[in-house]
This record gives sequence, structure tokens and C-alpha cells, in this order.
Amino acid sequence: MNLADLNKVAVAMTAPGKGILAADESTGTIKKRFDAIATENTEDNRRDYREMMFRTAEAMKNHISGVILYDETIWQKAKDGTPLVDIIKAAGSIPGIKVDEGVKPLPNCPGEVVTVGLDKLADRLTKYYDAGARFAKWRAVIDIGQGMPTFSCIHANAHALARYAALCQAANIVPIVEPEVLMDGAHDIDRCVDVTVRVLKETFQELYYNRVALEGIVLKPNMAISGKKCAKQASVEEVAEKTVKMLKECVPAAVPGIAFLSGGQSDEAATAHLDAMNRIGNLPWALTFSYGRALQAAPQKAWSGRSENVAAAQRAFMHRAKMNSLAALGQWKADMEKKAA
Ligand code: 5MM
Repeated sequence: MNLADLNKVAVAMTAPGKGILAADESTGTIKKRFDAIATENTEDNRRDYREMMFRTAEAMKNHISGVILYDETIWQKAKDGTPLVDIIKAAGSIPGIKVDEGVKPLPNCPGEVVTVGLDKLADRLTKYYDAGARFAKWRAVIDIGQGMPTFSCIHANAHALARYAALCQAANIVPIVEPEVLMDGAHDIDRCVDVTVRVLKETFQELYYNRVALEGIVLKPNMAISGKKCAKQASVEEVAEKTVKMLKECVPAAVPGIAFLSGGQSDEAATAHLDAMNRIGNLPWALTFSYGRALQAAPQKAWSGRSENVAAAQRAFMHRAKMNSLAALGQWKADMEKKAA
């Protein structure tokens, strides 16, 4: 492990006004997205769609620090034969790779899951490094419900995240550590905070036990937010205040940057929340985005699987990338959205 190099990459991933594009949907997840825009889930369509985003040069250069790829995409070539990884690098962005292999039911914990993929991970990381990946991602999924999450679920997932992170650093790859507490359900924001604190504390404990260097990771957490079905939805200010307070309690200042997931928030809510947090200021780490849906919903709709829509889709992608980039600086305003509409 070269900690100076890892730190340099982690700092670049969360550089001021830049954030990460999570384009690592597995084949099943991208099918759901394509179904919504009546587009067939073929390898060519997946390539054309992702190529459209990676070739939005201005967005990639100015707003997107890194791209999380799926295994298929890291080996894929654009229509003209250029490897997609080279297009990302030429735009000045860093290629990354999702290395978890999804979730499996956790024995003795009905309804709960644990993320898998540690077997042979060291070998896979070497291949991904050679293919150009300088960071990786592993997502743990924690659900809130009656009697959930159990300690077993939190612990199993935190341990797997830490094992993954240690293997990444040994391969000179920065691990994005993503313990996601889902926003599905009717719980209120305080229950989300309570669970997320437990999850983050356990995650950092396991990172410590596994000797992971915090200077060489990026944390990808959920925000403190009301469950989707909760009758009382917290305001933007409450989300920002409670998220920052929660993170200050749990995330050591040695971590260079935190890049949030959007988790099913609307595009504008994900932007507004990030902006409000950065306006609080005086934070020990950079706070930015690593959004999947909140960056891609608009360009996906504009593209709708048709080559004649590529320019419109790129404009939509550029707009969301720019709005989130401003939010990462605490400089976004709601009327910037209206002007663009
Ligand atoms: C882009 O979606 C990612 C991959 O999901 P699957 O493994 O389920 O196919 C996902 O891990 C994503 O990187 C994060 O959840 C953040 O995305 P959102 O949409 O929550 O911002």
C-alpha cells in the first residue's frame, strides 16, 4: 500500500465542486431503469447510454471527479472502438469499479441481507487496477423495520466492508465504503439517525480492527432523512443539521471526503440537502455527491434509448452535474433549476 497515493486519489475524488457519478448499476438494476424509458436492456444500449454520459465533456471535466463502473463497462469499448475507461480518463475523471457481488440473505436474521464478494477479491482488484481503476465501491444494505436492523446484520456488513477496504488498499485502490441505511419505510428522521449512528460506529470500529488507513478511503453514507412513507417529512434544514451532527459524531477527521448516495430522493431534494450541509461550513471533511439515480434520472428520460436524443440527454446530464457541483460548494439556489426548465 502506498498511503500517499491513496490519499491523493481520495482527495481528488472529493475535490472542491466535484463529485462522483455512480454508473455501476448491475444488469438487473439497469433493466429496471431501462424499462421505465421503454428501452431494451441490451449490451449495446447499456454501452450507448453510458457512452453518452462519459462523452459529456464539459460535465465530466468540471463536475465529475470519478465514475463508478460495473464489471461489464470497465471492459467495454465505445462505438468507435475507444475503451470507455479511456474516455473517462481523457475527460480528467478517475475510473472506479463496483466490486461487491450483491446481497444474500443473512442466516437467522429474517428479512436482512449481507453483501458478498470477498472470495477472490484480491485477484479481481489486481485486474481492475491494470484496467485503470483507482478506486472501488462496496455497498452494504441495512433496512429499518420491526426489530431491524439486528446487531448481527450491522456487524456482518461492517466486517465485510472493512475486509473489502483492507484488500483494496493492499492493491493500491481507494475503497469507497458505502453502508446504506435504506430510506424505505415509515420511520422518522430520528430513527434514521439512531440506526445510521449505530451502523457508522460499527463500520469505523471494524475499519480500525482491519487496519484500514482512513486517509485513503471515501465514505459513502446515506443522509439523515425521513423514511419515504413517513407522514412527517423533515425539512431541508433539518436534514442538513441532523446529517452533519450525525457525521461529526461518527466520522473521524482523518477521512478526506464523504460522498453521499441519493437513495431514492428526488433530484432536487438530493441537491438541496447537499447544498444546505455545505452552507453550514466549518466541516472536517469534504462533503460531496456520489449519486446514481439523482444524477441519471433526467438524462435517462431525455435519452429514452434513441440516438437522436443524445444531445438533449447530455444537456440534462450537464445540468444535474452542475447543480450538484454547486451544492458541493454550498452555492446552489433553487431558482437555478427553474431558469433551466
Ligand atoms: C447506481 O446504483 C448502484 C448499483 O446498484 P445495484 O448493485 O443494486 O445494481 C448503487 O450501489 C449506487 O451506487 C448507490 O446506491 C448510490 O446510488 P443512488 O441511486 O442511491 O444515488
